[in-house]
Amino acid sequence: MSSSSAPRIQNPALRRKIMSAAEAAALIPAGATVGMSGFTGAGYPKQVPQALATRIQAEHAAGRPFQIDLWTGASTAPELDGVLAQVNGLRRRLPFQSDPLCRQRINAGEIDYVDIHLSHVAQHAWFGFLGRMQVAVVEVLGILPDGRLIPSTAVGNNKTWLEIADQVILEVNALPPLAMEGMHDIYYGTAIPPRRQPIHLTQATERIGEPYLHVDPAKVIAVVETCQGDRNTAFAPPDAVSNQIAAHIIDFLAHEVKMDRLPQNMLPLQSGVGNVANAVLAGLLDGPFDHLLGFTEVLQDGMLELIKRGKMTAASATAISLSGEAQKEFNDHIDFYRDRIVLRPQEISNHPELVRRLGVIAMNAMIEADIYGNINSTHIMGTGMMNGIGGSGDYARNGYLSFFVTPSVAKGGAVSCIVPMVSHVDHTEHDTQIIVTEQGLADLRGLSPRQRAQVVIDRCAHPDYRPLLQDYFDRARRQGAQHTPHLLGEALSWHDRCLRTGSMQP
Ligand code: 0RQ
Repeated sequence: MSSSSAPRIQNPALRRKIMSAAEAAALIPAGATVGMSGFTGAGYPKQVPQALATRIQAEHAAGRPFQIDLWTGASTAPELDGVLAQVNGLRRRLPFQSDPLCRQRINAGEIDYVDIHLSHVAQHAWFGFLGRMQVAVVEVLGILPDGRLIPSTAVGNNKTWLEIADQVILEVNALPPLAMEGMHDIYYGTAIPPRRQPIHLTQATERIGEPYLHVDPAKVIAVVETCQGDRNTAFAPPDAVSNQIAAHIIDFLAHEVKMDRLPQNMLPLQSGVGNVANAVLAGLLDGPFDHLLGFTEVLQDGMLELIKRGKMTAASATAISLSGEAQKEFNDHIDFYRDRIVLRPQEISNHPELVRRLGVIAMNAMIEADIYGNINSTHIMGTGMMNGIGGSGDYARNGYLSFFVTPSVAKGGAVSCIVPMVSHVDHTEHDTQIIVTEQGLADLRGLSPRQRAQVVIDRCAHPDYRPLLQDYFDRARRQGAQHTPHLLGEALSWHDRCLRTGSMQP
């Protein structure tokens, strides 16, 4: 607890509710559905989840069952998903995670994981599809005298959690700069059908809401002071494979500009998470495009650097998730970035209506693609959950251009990321326009399945696997007339062989 955070809580009634994290965690009932803030390692509560984990451990030691259902914006950090998974405190988890311990319990069948498009979460909660939320635990940067809340480094689903939860616990974090005040744009105009109205956002970084979150003070049962940074995951420097993928994408975009299918400054960019996505953005630093705009969900180092270097004019996101070094750059130049970054609720940052209207260029990583363009973003070998679909589907289906990228092989070459039939489908062939590996780029627009298969094999498959895939496709076609030629038994045994022998090679 930091006394320097005291001025951040300016509302007298809410000041009277200040207590320790342990006291606040004691107010969460066993079996509750708890909505927490947090989106890709940013803006998650830092103390209450850990205190809750300690409490759960004690309850379990005393032979009393204690688990919660946990909803967030997206993935969080070891201090939230990690500690709660470790003490077996999670019964149901949604809509996205990337924590190793949480993943282990999901795949052991111990957590019911509900993997949902990130733009769907708030509306499904409002529709009543997910059940009732008893408690929300939300990190904010300050409380104004009138009780309005300054949002943190991620907005995520906080607006919705504060509205629908029966009771609210606020964590007021004194570490992020208070000068972030004003960079958020919280839109309160959403409604559920049949009262839903168009969302009047016509430019990526336009403001349509207000800078603060609202909460009914009567619902606030605790206020906890913290002073702790986000997880600040570092990025690996782009490797040769990522650089090749980035180069293919940039060549392609330049070609689209030349063909008059994209304006010179392109259209707003969405970039998924991870090292490859970061490398693509790094590639744009030296690319021929200027005055870029971002319309994405997570703003990572690559996009911050584009803004810093003046290549990108401004960006819209729901979270800022930076490495330690980039976080320092952001904090040190907060006045510069506050004018160039807008943070919104994820139902707006990922909204299909807006993604389609703005003509977003979507770039997301995947686990594997099949020769027809179906994409697996979530499952290892068809059954093991990796992270979740996240926002990839929100952007992929509705974007102006939709890229899926991956190295052509995984596990040191034992696995081909181009396969005859994906072992799990997240994005169908109808949502995929362009597949990119370090080998090359397959532009699938306007192609029939048989045309797509040949382009994907020729351009994207690793040379070690190209003959196998070609042989599969040739034999499937020879089998007789088919719209989408497959040898079903063989397609399904492709991954099985790998599970048995450790390699997709025969
Ligand atoms: O396993 O960690 O055990 O080595 O999968 O692969 O290559 O490190 O890739 O970190 O870029 O993640 C799709 C998972 C890619 C991510 C995915 C194994 C590989 C490694 C990770 P190890 P890499 P990345 C915006 C958009 C869905 C959500 C999304 C993701 C591990 O991008 O979660 O797009 N996407 N959101 O070895 C077996 C294969 C494999 C494989 C990779 N074909 N078979 N294992 N791996 N390919 C953000 C949000 O929505 C919040």
